[in-house]
Amino acid sequence: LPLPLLSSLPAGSAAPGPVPAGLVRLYSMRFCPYAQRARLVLRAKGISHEIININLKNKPDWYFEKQPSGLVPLLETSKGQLIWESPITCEYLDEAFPGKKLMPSDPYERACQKMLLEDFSKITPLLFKHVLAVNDGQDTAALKAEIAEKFGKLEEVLSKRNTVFYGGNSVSMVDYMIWPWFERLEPFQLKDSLNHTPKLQRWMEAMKEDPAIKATITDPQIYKNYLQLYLKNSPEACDYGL
Ligand SMILES: N[C@@H](CCC(=O)N[C@@H](CS)C(=O)NCC(=O)O)C(=O)O
Repeated sequence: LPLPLLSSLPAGSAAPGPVPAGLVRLYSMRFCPYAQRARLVLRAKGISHEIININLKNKPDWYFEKQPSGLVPLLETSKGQLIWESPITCEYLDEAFPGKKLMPSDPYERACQKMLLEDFSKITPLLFKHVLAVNDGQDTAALKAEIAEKFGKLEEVLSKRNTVFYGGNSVSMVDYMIWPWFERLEPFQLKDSLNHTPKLQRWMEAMKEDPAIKATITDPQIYKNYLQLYLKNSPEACDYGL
C-alpha cells in the first residue's frame, strides 16, 4: 500500500490524478465520523485503498466537481466511479469486494440493520446539538435526558436480541455504522449518558477489541482539541496533531 498522505488538501491544491488500478480512493477527513464508517469497512474487508484527506474548512475547488455538496466521505474507483453518502458507500464496498460480508444475507436481518441505522440517524443531530450547547455554555440537562432516553432504546435492542453486537455475536455492518459516535462520547462530554445502559457499555468494550476499530480509533484528548479548532472554523482543524 502507498504511504498515506495524512495532511489534508486545501484550496489551491492540484487535483489528484486517476485512481491507480487495483486501488480504491477514499476522500476523507481524519476526524469525520461518517468517513470513519468507510475507513472501518475498508479495513475490516482488507480492501487495498488510498486515502486523500480534504481540508473541510478550506476546500479545494476541484473537490466540488467530484462531490457537488462538498462532503466527505467520497469513494472513487479506478474506473472513475464516484460514490457518496456513507451508508451507501459502505454497502457498495461490502457488495463489490470479496472477503467477509458485513451485511447479513437474510433479507429480514438486512432490513433490521437498516431500520436501526435509520433510528440512529435521528440521534446523531442530538449529539452535535449537545456539542454546540456545551460550547455556548448552555444548560444541557434536558438534551442529555433526551439522548439517554434514545440510548435506552438502543439498549432494548440488545436485550431483545440477547447478543453482544447488533447483528449477532460478531461485528457486522450496523455496528460499524454507529460506532464512530460512541467513540466520541467522551470528547462530546456525554459518557454518562451510558450509565444506565450496561449492554451498550459491554458492546463498546467488545467493539474496542475489533482490529478495524483499533486501527481507526482517535485519542479523546486529540479529538477534543480538534473540536475546539473546528468550532472556531480554523483552517488548521483538519490537520490537528500532525
Ligand atoms: N450524510 C453524509 C454526511 C457526511 C458529512 O456530514 N460529512 C461532514 C464531515 S463530518 C462534511 O463533509 N462536512 C463538510 C461541510 O459541511 O462542508 C454521509 O453519511 O456521508
